[in-house]
Amino acid sequence: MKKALITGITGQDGSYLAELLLEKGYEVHGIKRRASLFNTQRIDHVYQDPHSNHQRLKLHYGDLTDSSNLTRILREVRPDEVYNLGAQSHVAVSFESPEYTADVDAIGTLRLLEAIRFLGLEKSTRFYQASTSELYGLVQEVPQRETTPFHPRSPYAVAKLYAYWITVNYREAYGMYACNGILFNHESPRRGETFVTRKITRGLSNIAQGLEDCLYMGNIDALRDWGHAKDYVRMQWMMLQQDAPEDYVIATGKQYSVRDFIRWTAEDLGITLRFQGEGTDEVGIVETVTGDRAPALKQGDIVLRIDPRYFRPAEVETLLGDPTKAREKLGWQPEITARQMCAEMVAEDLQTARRHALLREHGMDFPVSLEG
Ligand code: NDP
Ligand code: GDR
Repeated sequence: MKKALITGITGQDGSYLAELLLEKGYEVHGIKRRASLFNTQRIDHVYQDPHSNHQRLKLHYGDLTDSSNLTRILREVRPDEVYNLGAQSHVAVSFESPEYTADVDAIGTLRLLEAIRFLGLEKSTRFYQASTSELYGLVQEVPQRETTPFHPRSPYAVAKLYAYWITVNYREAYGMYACNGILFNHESPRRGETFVTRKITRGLSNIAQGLEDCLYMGNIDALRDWGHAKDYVRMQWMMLQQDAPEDYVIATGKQYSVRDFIRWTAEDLGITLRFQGEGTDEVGIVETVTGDRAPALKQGDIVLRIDPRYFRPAEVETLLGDPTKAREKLGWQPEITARQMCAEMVAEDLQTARRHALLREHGMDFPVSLEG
């Protein structure tokens, strides 16, 4: 039975990857951080009773800032494959906590690679690094491919640049099977609530059900190449099954704006939205409401405003990936379009919002977090 170790198993990608590897018959080990509240919601459905003898998903407390802990877990597990998905992954937050982001995202990757080498596992353990389209930042070429020069635009992207190169360096210096997946944005109903797509699907669903009044957004003209996390973790696994380690761009090759994503979400809630005004004075106004998905809304309601708080000190305006290498060498193709993914996210968030509205109607109030 193959063994895999996933850092960031409690995150969006970690949860889909754990599912995939369990389906493939792996023994899956994951590193989770100690938190004051439960933080395993995304993997609870695949977690088995630790008292059972057949448990194939095992969790270890740990942190990418703690080398002794990483070394101990690696020594105990001796995995065939390591997927380094753990990170402070929010670009805007990295401007607030640049040093912590560098410690986890850059040096954390080094700690893991060095622990593998220190334990003499460098010829037997394969390593996947969660690299990112944020490396391209201020884009030098359209679309972006494996050979496009990098120009990172945030402390997050700069930290990930170090992680990218240290992965390449351990491959070249020590002959490790180590590779980078340069993944463009990918989302799902499990996406963290403060990333733009989930903020929109969750926020507008809550507004449609009367749980919130208005969605406050940053730069809605930003352009992204959005795929589905389920398609992207399949590619992470494929990258570690080849004869030789290589780096790959994973993207759909299609680009939309944040504004498009807002329109799709509104459409899936039976609302048509009109954007009016310019810059920070722009608002989104309800034009029509059809069906029963937005009972709290009527024509003329303002449901979206721009809040400069969500602008970034340096923005990545546009990203568009070229996945030709992944398609030609590995036969990988995304199966879910951005539009389908948006519909899936709205369906789930609307269901939750309806449940919460029902609870509220019956006097069982609960707090809706407005922070985004
Ligand atoms: P999430 O933010 O959903 O998950 C991040 C994971 O990392 C969580 O499990 C989190 O734990 C864990 N983590 C955070 N800090 C530490 C730490 N100090 N030590 C150990 N673990 C830690 O990210 P995604 O699943 O979306 O992304 C996975 C990886 O891919 C990340 O590295 C991200 O930067 C990268 N990436 C993501 C893209 C995307 O569009 N989703 C695109 C390109 C790259 P906890 O649950 O406790 O917070
Ligand atoms: P990104 O994702 O920064 O691309 O990083 P995010 O969804 O946060 O932003 C995408 C774009 O939307 C604009 N935007 C807003 N973003 C957020 N979060 N909140 C807002 O209110 C808002 N309004 C507009 C942003 O300015 C940006 O242009 C994600 C993360 O998953 C990284 O870990 C990963 O490496 C990259 O994708 C690829």
